[in-house]
Amino acid sequence: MTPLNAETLLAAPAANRFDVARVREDFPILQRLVNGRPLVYLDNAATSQKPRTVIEALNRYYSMENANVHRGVHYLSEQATAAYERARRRVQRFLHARDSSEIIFVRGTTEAINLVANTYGRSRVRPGDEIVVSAMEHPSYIVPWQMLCEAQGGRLRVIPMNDAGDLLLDEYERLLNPRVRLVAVTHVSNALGTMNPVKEMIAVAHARGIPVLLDGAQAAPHREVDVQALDCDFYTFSGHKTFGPTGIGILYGKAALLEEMPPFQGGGDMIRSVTFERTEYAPIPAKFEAGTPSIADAIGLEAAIDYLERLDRPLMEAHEAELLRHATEALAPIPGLRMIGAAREKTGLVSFVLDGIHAHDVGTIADRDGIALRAGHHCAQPVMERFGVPATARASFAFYNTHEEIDALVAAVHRARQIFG
Ligand code: 7TS
Repeated sequence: MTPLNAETLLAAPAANRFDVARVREDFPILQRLVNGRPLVYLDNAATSQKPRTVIEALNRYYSMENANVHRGVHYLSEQATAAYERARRRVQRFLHARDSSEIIFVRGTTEAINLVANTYGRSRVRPGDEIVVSAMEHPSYIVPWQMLCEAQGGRLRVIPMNDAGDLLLDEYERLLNPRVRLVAVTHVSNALGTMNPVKEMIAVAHARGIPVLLDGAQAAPHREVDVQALDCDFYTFSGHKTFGPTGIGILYGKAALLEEMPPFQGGGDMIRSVTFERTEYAPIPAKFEAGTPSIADAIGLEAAIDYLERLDRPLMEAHEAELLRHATEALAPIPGLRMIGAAREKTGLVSFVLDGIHAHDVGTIADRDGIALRAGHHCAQPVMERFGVPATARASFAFYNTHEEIDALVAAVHRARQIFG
């Protein structure tokens, strides 16, 4: 059998290949050295790198356009407001939402989920009611629902998964009883890479009148998302994992739901009129955006989406799938290595453990070679418990990763075995 490495994988004709060398030039950080070696950045699930156009959009905004939004009558404030609202319409098109008022700017996925738990959740969940989550949720997902259930006397129910990391859909259906107020599941798991069959899951929930919130933090950077085709009721993602700035994220919600939800935080910009007796709230989306928003970061996110959408998406997805195949096939035969997560459909992410070697040691050896991996429980302790491991090493890919970088990862794992094994 021909060994799977960069050389064999790159034998395909160039016209059908994603031009990785070209896109890498757009990311200044990918040109730097770490520990004297070219950076190999394989921690994209934690945060992604930023193309020059995003960095320049932030720079241009602060250099030339900075002003507060929605309040000034002066030139710069009007410009900043127009740019901020243009960014909202950009996100609307990115998610294929029906209307830009359904796009709420928040700090990130965590804040989006807390917003829904504290508004929709607190107004709907009564003692004995249930929220259904999955066994592969990120804590930013579990904790707000737990806090909600504690406050309201509700109950958290968990969809189990099998050893491959696929959710058990029969069990899911059994959980959907009349007490369930919301299904809240991740679109893609950050620990396993599992892409859940969310469209099917939404249809099943809707047949029983139950709304669904999807955590898209790990999906939006890799797949086209169409909230209308999915028919989800809420969708969230983080700008910083989608090649944009930190401090900005999105909550999409169907207008009818957002309109009837109480506000999250009180403050400027979310009111129509206020007296000491009574406040009348502004219409959506302003109702959920109290105070000065992350204006520059919204504009940076617009630049990130522009960048992402200029790429050839089918070739990009095929490239990421090839990286995943390469990493899986090259790592799996290593003696003592156990892959965690082999779902039917995965994004570019591999989690693994090595017999007798702690994941942190793998991470440290890799780091010496300039390779950035995640080692630990990836903010997914329940997932680690499910697979009976304290921690894994995780490599998560983006479209700018190369097959040579996968070879470097495989070499680092061999070295860790020699040193610690
Ligand atoms: N949901 C999922 C599925 C995630 O992977 C993360 C972050 C979050 C929510 C939280 O996003 P934030 O932008 O609000 O922080 N996941 C990871 C990770 O896998 N490694 O570091 C952070």
